[in-house]
Order: sequence, then structure tokens, then C-alpha cells
Amino acid sequence: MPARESNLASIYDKVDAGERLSFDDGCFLYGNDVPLGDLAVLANRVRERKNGNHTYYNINTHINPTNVCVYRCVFCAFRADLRDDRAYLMDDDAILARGREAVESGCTEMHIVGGLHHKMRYEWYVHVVRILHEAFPRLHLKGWTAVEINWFAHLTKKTYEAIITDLIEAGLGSMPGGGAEIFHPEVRDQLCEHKADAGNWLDIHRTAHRLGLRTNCTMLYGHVEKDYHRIDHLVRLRELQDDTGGFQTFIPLAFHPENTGLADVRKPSAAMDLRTMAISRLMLDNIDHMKAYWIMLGIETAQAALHYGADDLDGTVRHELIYHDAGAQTPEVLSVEQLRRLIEEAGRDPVERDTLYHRIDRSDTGWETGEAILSS
Ligand code: V47
Repeated sequence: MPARESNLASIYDKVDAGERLSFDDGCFLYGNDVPLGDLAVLANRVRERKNGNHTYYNINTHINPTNVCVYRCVFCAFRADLRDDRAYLMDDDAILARGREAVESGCTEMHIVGGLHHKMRYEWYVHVVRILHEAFPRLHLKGWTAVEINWFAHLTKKTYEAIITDLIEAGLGSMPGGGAEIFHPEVRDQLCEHKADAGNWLDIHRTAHRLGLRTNCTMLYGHVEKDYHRIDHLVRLRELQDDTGGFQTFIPLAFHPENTGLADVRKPSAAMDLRTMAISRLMLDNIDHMKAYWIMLGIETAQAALHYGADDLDGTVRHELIYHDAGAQTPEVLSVEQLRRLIEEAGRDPVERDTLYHRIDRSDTGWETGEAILSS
């Protein structure tokens, strides 16, 4: 048998036996013209083993309290300098109004990320969490990435443990997976030389997991990285998950070049998006969920991704700025009916979840948290 066929056959055997794929297997799946059809079959087996025919979604909203940022990551179209015309900083009233709107529209989750403002102190970031939590205690606050936590440590000289403990006490419910980009220094040094490196990013998530906080993880692909950088990234996430089990969901983030320092890079194709989703599902054998984030994949590709390993579409997502500033053409919000139709058209069963993967039961009078979704 030619080498390509025999490698692929051995990967089929491993997936069927529930055996872990190696770094070399991952690189093989990215190169060597492995047909997308094979990747779909393989990733689908893992997806259905873990999550059956369910596809999860949630009702959520985003808030970016400021876009002013000390860092100048070349891939970011959202950030602004202190004196830019487009620079903004939300005050407490504006932040609370966003919380009220979220609760009134039935949201169970608010996703909070922003810039690292030159003038705002650590206490302000804790305060944002506290006022939202005090005013809207049922709204799950998924906020501040490892990059922010690393910045807070720089500002205060506190340990990661002390900072995360402060945030939990203020009402933080979990952490999003942003800021991971690509861990490998050959790439990270080109994208965002000064911000938290791989070691710090992973250390912060390890600390969060130890303190009982669940977190997500991401990978930003389709810019200057090569296949082996992506596989290295996935393997590093998998190793941390082996130790802690604290990651809930992995979200592959397709690069959007418009208005960024990499505007001449071609946006990843749908084929690359689906290949990356499938390979991520196969490599991250210890993470329960894969999110097809429709905002950045586009609705059609996100729907197709439900057959390439993804089991989650994220949410209704109101007020997203990071991708829209970088040229994403997706709508600003999807209704629950639209999300459910997308899932059903793909032949999957829609399930509303909360941030920590419990079922949500809705009635005319509101919503209740149901049982935990047991997947693996
Ligand atoms: O860290 C920034 C990425 C991330 C661009 O945890 C870009 O549930 C593409 O992490 N093109 C923030 N990507 C978003 C994020 C996220 C999104 C949805 C759900 C969750 C979750 C997390 O967005 C950044 C960076 O990797 N990003 N600029 C861009 N031009």
C-alpha cells in the first residue's frame, strides 16, 4: 500500500480504537492532500461518540468595555490608541444598560473582553465584573482572557491565583479562550511579541482550573503559521487538559485580515476552516466540545462544520466587535429560531445550554437550569 494510504488507514484504526493521534499524525492530516471527506468521516465519529446527534447553542451577548489597548497585535482590527477618534471607554451606566438588555432578551451569558487600557487600574476590571454580577446575579459572566489576567499581574504584582480569586469573588463564572493565538514562538513573536507568551497563557488556565473555574481555549489560524505550528498548539492544549480537565470547549478562530496589519493575507477558505475543525476534533481527544463560531466562520461554513467535528454553534451573540471590525460579513445577531433551523437543517438536534453545559429549560415565565450535559 502506498505510504499515504497506509498512514490514513492507521489513523482510521486509531480513531476507531479511541487511541490518541500523534503530532506526526496531525501534520500528516494537514498535508498530503488527505481528502476532506475522510476528515469528515473521522471527526464525525469522535463527535458522535462524545455528543451524539446534539448540537448546543446558547443565548448570549458580548460586551467590550473598552477598545483602548496598550498592545499592538498585528492581527487585531479592534484595538485603538488612547487618542484615536474611535477610542471608547464605557462607564458604569453603559455597562449596566448592556446587562439589563441581556437579561431582558433572555440571555444566560455575557462574554466580557476588551483592551488593556493605559489608564484603567486593575480595580476597574474587577469592578466591571462586580457591578454586573450584583445587578444581574443569574447572568453568567464569562470574562477576561489569560492576556488580561497576565496584564493585571503586571499592574499589581499579584499572583495569578490571587487575581483569579478576586475575580471569582466579584462574580466571574468562567473564562473565555481568547488570547491563545498560536503558541509557537516562531509565530507568536511575529503576531504579538509583547503579550502573554504560551507559558503564561497555559499557566493562567492551569491556575483557573485549580481554583475550580472552567475555561475555553482557542487557536487563531490562517495568517502566517504553518501546519506544524497549529499541531504544536493543539498538542500543548491537550497536555494541559490531561493534567486538569478544565477546558470545556475549543474554538478554532479563522483569521479575518481586513483593517489589520496583515491585510494582504488571504482569508482562510471554507476548505481550510473545515479541515482545521476536523483535525482539532481529532487531536483534542480530551476536550468535550468544539465550537463552530458562526460569527467568524460565516453561517454556511459553521453549519457544514457540524459534520466536521463541531457540536456547538456558540450563541445568538449580540454586540460582537472584534470580527466585525476586521471585516466579518456575518449578521450582528441570530435569533434562536435561526440557530435552531440551521442545526435542524444539518440533521442535528438543537439543545440550548448554559455556559457550563447544563440544559436550559424555557417556559413562558423564564428559564431554569436543567441537568448537566454528560458527553464523554
Ligand atoms: O484572542 C482578534 C481573535 C479572539 C482577529 O471562549 C481575531 O467562548 C480573527 O477568543 N481575525 C477573541 N480573529 C475571541 C475569542 C472567543 C470568541 C468566541 C467565543 C469564545 C469563547 C472566545 O479573537 C482573540 C484573537 O485570537 N481575533 N482579531 C481577527 N482579525
